Amino acid sequence: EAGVTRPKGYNVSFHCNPDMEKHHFGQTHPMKPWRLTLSKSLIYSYGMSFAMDNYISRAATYEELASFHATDYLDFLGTVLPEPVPFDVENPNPDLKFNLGGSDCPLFEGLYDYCSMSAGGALDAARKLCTKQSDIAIAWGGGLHHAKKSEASGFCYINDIVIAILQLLRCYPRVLYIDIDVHHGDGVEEAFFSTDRVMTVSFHKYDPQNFFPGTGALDDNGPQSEHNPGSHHAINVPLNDGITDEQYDWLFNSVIGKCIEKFRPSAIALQCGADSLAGDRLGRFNLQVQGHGACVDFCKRVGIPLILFGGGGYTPRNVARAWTYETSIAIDHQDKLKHMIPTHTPWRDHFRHETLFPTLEQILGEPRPNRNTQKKLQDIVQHVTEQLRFVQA
Ligand code: V1P
Ligand code: CA
Ligand code: ZN
Repeated sequence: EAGVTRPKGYNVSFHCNPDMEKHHFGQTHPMKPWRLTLSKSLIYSYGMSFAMDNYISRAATYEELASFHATDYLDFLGTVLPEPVPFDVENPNPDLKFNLGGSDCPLFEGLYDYCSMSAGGALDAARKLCTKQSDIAIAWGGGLHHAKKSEASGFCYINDIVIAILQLLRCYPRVLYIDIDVHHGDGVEEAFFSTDRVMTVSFHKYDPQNFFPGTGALDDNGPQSEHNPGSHHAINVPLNDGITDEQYDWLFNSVIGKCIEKFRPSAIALQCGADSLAGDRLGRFNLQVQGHGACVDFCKRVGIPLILFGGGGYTPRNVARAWTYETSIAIDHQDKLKHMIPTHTPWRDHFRHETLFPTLEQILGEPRPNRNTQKKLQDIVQHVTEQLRFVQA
């Protein structure tokens, strides 16, 4: 086009829905949808919207949600009313089912709308990759990896990731799903247990007795049978508290490098849960914004269609930092950010008490003792290598 100079690099699309961010899980609940507003205002305050295609996403339709979820579950989700607060933990409402209600997956006003908006953004992002209008599509409002076909779990009601991957599978033969949230991506793993067209890889803290959801051991590679094409296509990287950028980077490069070599994906779906950062209210790792962002950078460099989802993240200012930095990686502006101070007001209001010039890369929180030995990490890579011997693209 005459007169228009498109910046070099990738076409990036950004999908969000401001109505999603207004919902509340409850005063004491760690999931704060307004972290999305904080992230977005930080992203916009750096001027990044000028380097992306920005879309207000629509809500997913019932039929779209039903591409994965059972209709009796969706029907119940659509009609169930909020519980009186505070609810009685000793005597849960007997009319509730599908793990709805209670502390992890409370019923709040507009719940169904919130869920369909999260899925709508993820689905819009996946469609942009299918039509090749985008090379990288970002849906920070998605990433709710614990939701099952007929069950809510761990703050997740609708599995927008599964719905988006099902869309990608219409136009791409093989999708590699990677999950860097501190929790195990159990819902996505289970959804694709029986297909060899999706490989799932989750990095997470693993301590079955004490850390949610308790699944994702190294040797959990899905139901193993010669009749199941999906055997060996679930990879788990269980970790201890305090893992550092340096270790994570080495592990991510080794594990994902090998998965790509063997599986030869045609698209990558990356869940960027920010609760793996140091200082997270629920997480236990020591990752910095750079280490977390290095995973996005690695996936971008593979050079195939990439969808980025949000996920967990319970220290909102750190979530905003990480997803802002990762948006800048997508548009290839990460080096420019170092010389910029954002101007937008919400950023100032939220961050002014921290430091004189808050930077993206300095996150809140004291480091935890690192309980991951180099031997443990080597054993993980060894096990993954052995699993991948069974995988043939
Ligand atoms: O530990 C549990 C359940 C409750 N117990 C019976 C076991 N739940 C966790 C759920 C964490 C969900 C993480 C979601 C994600 O992966 C994706 C969005 O990040 C939990 C925790 C915790 N510390 O692990 N729930 C809560 N804390 C919680 C705290 C206060 C109010 C409500 C829930
Ligand atoms: Ca994970
Ligand atoms: Zn999480």
